[in-house]
Amino acid sequence: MVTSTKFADLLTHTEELRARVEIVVNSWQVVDVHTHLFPSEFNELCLYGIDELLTYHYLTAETLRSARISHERFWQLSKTAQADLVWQTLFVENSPASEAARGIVTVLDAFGLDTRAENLGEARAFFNSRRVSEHIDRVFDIARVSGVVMTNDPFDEAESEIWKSDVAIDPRFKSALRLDRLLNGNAITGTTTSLRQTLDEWIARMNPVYMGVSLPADFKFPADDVRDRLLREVVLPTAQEHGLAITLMVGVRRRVNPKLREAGDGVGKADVTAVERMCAEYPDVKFLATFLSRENQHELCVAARKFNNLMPFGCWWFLNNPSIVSEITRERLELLGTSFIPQHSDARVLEQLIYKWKHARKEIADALADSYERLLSSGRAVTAEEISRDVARLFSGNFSEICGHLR
Ligand code: RAT
Ligand code: ZN
Repeated sequence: MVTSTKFADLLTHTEELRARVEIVVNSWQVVDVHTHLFPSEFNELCLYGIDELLTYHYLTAETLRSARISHERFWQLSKTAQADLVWQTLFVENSPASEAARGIVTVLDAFGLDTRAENLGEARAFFNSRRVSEHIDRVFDIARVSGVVMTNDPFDEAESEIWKSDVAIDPRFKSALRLDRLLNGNAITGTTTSLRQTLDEWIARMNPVYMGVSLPADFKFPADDVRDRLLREVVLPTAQEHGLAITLMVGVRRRVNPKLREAGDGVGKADVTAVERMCAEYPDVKFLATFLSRENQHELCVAARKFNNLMPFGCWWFLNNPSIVSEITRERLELLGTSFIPQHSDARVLEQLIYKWKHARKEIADALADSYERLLSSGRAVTAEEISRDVARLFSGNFSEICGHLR
C-alpha cells in the first residue's frame, strides 16, 4: 500500500492529470521572446486598438483575396476605411474562420465586445476610451505575459531618436538588437572596426537580450558573400565579447508580391545545415533559431539534439496556426523533452498578445498532457510540482538561461 505524501501527489488519473496541466499552462506567466511591440514611450510606434488590429498584415492579405478592390485602391484608403473594409469582408460577409481572423474574435470577446457587430462603432469607442498605460497593464494581465522582447532596429530613424533621448522604458519591454539592415544588404556601410563600434554603442544604449536577424530561405553558412564576412568579422565577435545570444529566423522570401506591401512576404524551405555549421564553429555562442517552413521543423529538432548551444523557438508567422503548432510542439517534445521554447507571439499590436497566447496555450497544454499520459501508460506518473517545473522551463526558464542577463 502506498502511504507517503510523495506518492499521494502522483497524478494517476488521466482526467485529473489533464485538468492540472490545463490549469498550469493557462495560468503560468510567459516571457514572449519575439514581438514587434513597443511601450508607450515610443509614441506612435506603440500600436493598439481595433483599427491597428484589423489592418494587421496577416488580415490585409486575406481581405485582398475576397474584397472586390484593387491593391492600389486599398492602400489609398485611410487606416479607418481599411479597417472597415477588413471587418465587412472577413467578419460580416464571411465567417472569420482563419486563425488571424479568429484572433480578432478572441480579443473582442476578452473585452466583452460584440463579436458579431455590424460595424466597428462599439469597438472603436471602447479602445479610444482606454488610457494607454492601464490598457497595457490589463492586456499583459489577461494574456499572462510577464515580459515581451521587442524588435529594435538601430538603423530606423524614428526609433533611434527615441533611444537617443534616454527616456526611461517600461521594464516589461526588453530590447533586442535587430540586424536585418546590416546583414541583408541594406546599404549599411563601414569598416569592420566602425561597424563593431556601432554595435557596441547600441548594445550599451539598448541593453538588448539578444541580437537577431531574419534570413532568406537560401541562407548559406559558410558562404562566399558579404553576409558571411559581416557575420564572422562583426556580429559573431560582438556576440562573443558581450556574451549575447544570436536569434536566427530563417526561411522568409521578402516581397514575393510587392503589391501587398508588408503582407507580401512568402516562405521557402531553407538549409538547416547552415545553422548547424554556425553552432559547430562557434560553440561559445548561443543561438535561438526558428524556421518558417514546416518542412524544416524536424531537421531543426535533430540539429538541436546535436548542438546544445542551439535553442529552437516558436512556431513562426505562417506556422502559427493551431494544427501546425500542435504538430511542431509534439515533435519537439518527442525529440527534445522540455529543452525548447514552444512559442513567441510576433505581436505587432498590443491586444494580439491576448489571442496569440490563448490559442497557443491550448495546443501546448494538449501536447504536454498527451506526453504525460503516455508516460503514465509506460509506468511513470508525474506530480503537480513536476508539471509546474516543466512549464516554467518552457515558458521562461529556457529563455533566461540562454539569454542570461534578463534585465
Ligand atoms: O510575423 C510577422 O509579423 C512578420 O512580418 C515578420 O515581422 C517577422 O516576424 C520578422 O520578424 O521578420
Ligand atoms: Zn517578427
